[in-house]
Amino acid sequence: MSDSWQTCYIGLGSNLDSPREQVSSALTELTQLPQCRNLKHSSLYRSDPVGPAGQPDYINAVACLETCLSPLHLLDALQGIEQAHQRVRIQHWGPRTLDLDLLLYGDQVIQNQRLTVPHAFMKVRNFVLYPLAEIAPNLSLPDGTQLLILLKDIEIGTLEKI
Ligand code: A4P
Ligand code: MG
Repeated sequence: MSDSWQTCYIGLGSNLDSPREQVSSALTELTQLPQCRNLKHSSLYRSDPVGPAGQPDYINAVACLETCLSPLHLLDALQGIEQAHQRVRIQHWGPRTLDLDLLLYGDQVIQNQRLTVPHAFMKVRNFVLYPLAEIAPNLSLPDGTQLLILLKDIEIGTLEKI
């Protein structure tokens, strides 16, 4: 356990087996994690799939919580929730019942075998940036980039709040 509470952002995505329910129940499960508190979350969004063609649309959302779990312990907890949703890893960027990405952990920059934070693609994904802006409009990334500036370069496109 690290010694202080950190504010973290988590991206949720699902495009298999009732995606809305997968994301909604994952949000509840995030509130039940040990050493985590004060969960807030965005609306749910429908998004076009990024990655292999022919997969169903996604439901995406972003959650914010405070934790005193270390980054790797938080990743373990997130992967535990994914496993509980019968997540099977078959194809990179392929369809999944539940994907939980650690987008930001305080203002830390983390690069190791298991974890890249900020999440590698968060700056270019509308289904991350728009829900994030709903719950943290004034957020800046560890490198000082303002979320509002990133949003100017990323169109909302077909992303749809539901
Ligand atoms: N890992 C490294 N950094 C992180 C992090 N910040 N958060 C490692 C979570 N995990 C992280 O992940 C593979 C490994 O990444 C993990 O074991 C962990 O140690 P994974 O979830 O098994 O694999 P993946 O999801 O197929 O790959 P990746 O690179 O995580 O893909 P993304 O970026 O999650 O993209 N289209 C729409 N519309 N909506 C989506 O949500 N998601 C994806 C997956 C593709 N297309 C999508 C969506
Ligand atoms: Mg992932």
